[in-house]
Amino acid sequence: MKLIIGNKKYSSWSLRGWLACKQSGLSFTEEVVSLHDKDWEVRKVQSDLIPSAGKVPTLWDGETVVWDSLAIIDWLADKVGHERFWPKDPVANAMARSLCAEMHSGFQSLRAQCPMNIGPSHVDFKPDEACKQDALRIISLWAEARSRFGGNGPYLFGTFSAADIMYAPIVSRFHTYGFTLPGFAAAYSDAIIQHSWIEEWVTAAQREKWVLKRFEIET
Ligand SMILES: N[C@@H](CCC(=O)N[C@@H](CS)C(=O)NCC(=O)O)C(=O)O
Repeated sequence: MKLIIGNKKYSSWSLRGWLACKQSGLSFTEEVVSLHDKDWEVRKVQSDLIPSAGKVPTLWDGETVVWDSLAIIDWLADKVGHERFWPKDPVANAMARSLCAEMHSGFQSLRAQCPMNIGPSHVDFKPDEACKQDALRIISLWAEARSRFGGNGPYLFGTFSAADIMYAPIVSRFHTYGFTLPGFAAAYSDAIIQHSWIEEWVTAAQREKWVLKRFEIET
């Protein structure tokens, strides 16, 4: 399998696709392209990114292509077994799917105001009301997942799952932009930050030289 992703420093959807590949346990190679660089428009129409119209992550599985983080999770879960990605318990499973879908389609204010940016910290960032509401909603979803289904594990549904994959970039944003988190959410965030795959991603992100102004916050 080959996963095409964007800058590790900035591309939150790429992080999700990459974590999904890691979670599958299958071997894959990665191709990192810089979003919106000088070759971007050409790459969109002349490369393995044609099927996704230039969006990353895009996964090539042999001759088969699948793009969009949730579709990649679905594809890989079908290949390796759903229990790697989703809780077994049907009630937990329904909630995990709902959390993932809500992340995939929602939280526009938080996403727009706090672009993922691994590296500098913007702890003096002041979220507007809509952004605060997004953060509160996320924290309440985490609280419910952790209290009902966290069990003895540190992750949203106990063991690392699709829900953690979808929310890992939120953990990164909360960290970068200095959001104050209640104790349980801080503990959950620490578990994500200390996960070896996240450490691997962050190390690679910090080595990248690309600077994309549109994802940098003026200080
Ligand atoms: N809904 C898609 C979003 C993919 C997406 O928008 N990726 C961004 C990078 S984080 C991208 O490819 N941007 C380039 C562009 O829009 O041209 C997913 O879940 O994968």
